[in-house]
Amino acid sequence: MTRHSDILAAFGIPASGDVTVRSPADGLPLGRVAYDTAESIETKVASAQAAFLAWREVPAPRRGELVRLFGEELRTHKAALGRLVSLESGKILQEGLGEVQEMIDICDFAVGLSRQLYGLTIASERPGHRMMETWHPLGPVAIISAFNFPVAVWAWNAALALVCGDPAIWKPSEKTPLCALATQALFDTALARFGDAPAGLSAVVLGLSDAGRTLAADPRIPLVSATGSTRMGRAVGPVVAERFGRALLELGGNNAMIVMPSADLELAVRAILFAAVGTAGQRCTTLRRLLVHKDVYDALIPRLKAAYARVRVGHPLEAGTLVGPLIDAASFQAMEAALASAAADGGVVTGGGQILADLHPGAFYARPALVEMPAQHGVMLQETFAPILYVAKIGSLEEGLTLQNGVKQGLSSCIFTRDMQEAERFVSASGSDCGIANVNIGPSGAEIGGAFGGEKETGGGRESGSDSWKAYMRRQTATVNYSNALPLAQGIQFDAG
Ligand code: UN1
Repeated sequence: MTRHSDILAAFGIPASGDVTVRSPADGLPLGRVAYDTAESIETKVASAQAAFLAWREVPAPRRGELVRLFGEELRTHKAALGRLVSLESGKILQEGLGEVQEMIDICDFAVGLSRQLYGLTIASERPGHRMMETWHPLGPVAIISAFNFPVAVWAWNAALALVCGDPAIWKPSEKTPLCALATQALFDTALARFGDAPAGLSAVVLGLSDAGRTLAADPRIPLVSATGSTRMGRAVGPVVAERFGRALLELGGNNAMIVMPSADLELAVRAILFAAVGTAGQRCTTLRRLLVHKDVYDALIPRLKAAYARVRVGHPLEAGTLVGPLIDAASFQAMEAALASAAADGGVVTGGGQILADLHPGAFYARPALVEMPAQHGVMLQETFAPILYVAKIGSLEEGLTLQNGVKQGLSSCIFTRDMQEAERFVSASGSDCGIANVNIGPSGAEIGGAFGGEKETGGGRESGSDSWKAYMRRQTATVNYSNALPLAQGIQFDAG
């Protein structure tokens, strides 16, 4: 525990509590935390509710100033926070730093947005009337986030929520509580510099799924934004719906790439590698299904296997590592089970299996696996959060689209082609059915400027860029009569005489 205590101390995180947090990189203790109780959650929600009443009155551009200051803190502490992300989630340092950059980017976006929460003026059918649509602050927002993006996903939500006038209550994954505490510490510094923000504007709730359920059930929280597995979404969604709350769900993906004959195979191999083995296959946007046209199958697959053989798996902080550990033993077992199931279904497996166990006995490093499948079926239809890439042959774009859309998830997708008709077809109404559709780019690594999320079992929510901010606000249609008459809509006459 002392090994990394410097990092925790730098963020002012006390090394106390009865829950030990271990690094997936070596299985060694990283810190200790205490879980919230029903009483402490109640206090935090009540305080967020009180903060809302004050914060909604603060002009949005001033709210943006707080997010701007927070972005400055993130810039100053990018290296330290990126390192903590890497140690606690197991992603390589480059990706840990990238995640903090994603936070900085969304802060910048939110600061600009704080002056652009535009409503509409609508032509009224009645003389002497003005009709307008205004976006008002909504209330405290609960943010439930997953281990694989332990800070960025919270920032997507929190930066928008704050400029929209909403306090944020964060329930991070129980696997990455230290990242949440460190982020909250940076936010507290920004708050102190800001000066007059209400207390309770941002709170962290630590605990297991019951803590998330408590927040989901609380009618004082009008919006619950939950990012994670479809299983988690099934638990949270109905609880929020029960009380007519709003749920913004960003759940599992089973993302595909279609490779057509005209594709630049060199680019495709690089994109496949980053998307399939990056973050050890633990992104919701990870590439899981590769659908290759039969004309280029034999040219692409051997190159891909050669690239896989060169991928360095190792400690996430070590220079040169491209793939870090899986988050825990259960993840590794799920990977093994999926590979066994694929093999039983006729899949030919290259790679897989635990490595580096002698060096890091308490950690779970796996060799990324490629599985050549005779058809798209069985375990290939599921999301296994591990570096497994299923490969299948297609005979046409139509077949590729049918396979790609033939899963329950609908998050991200891509095509590699230099044929304009194929590219346009892919992003058309009858092309990819996913929330994200890319051409000559892998399915992962989205920029914050776009709306992020997907369809079907991915949950339908959109976070981050574009007009996702509207989910964090309450829409009001207001009509003002500045005439001396009372004309009714639809020309209705209603006069007592
Ligand atoms: C996630 O895995 O939950 O597009 C989010 C990406 C990242 C976000 C992934 N910007 O891969």
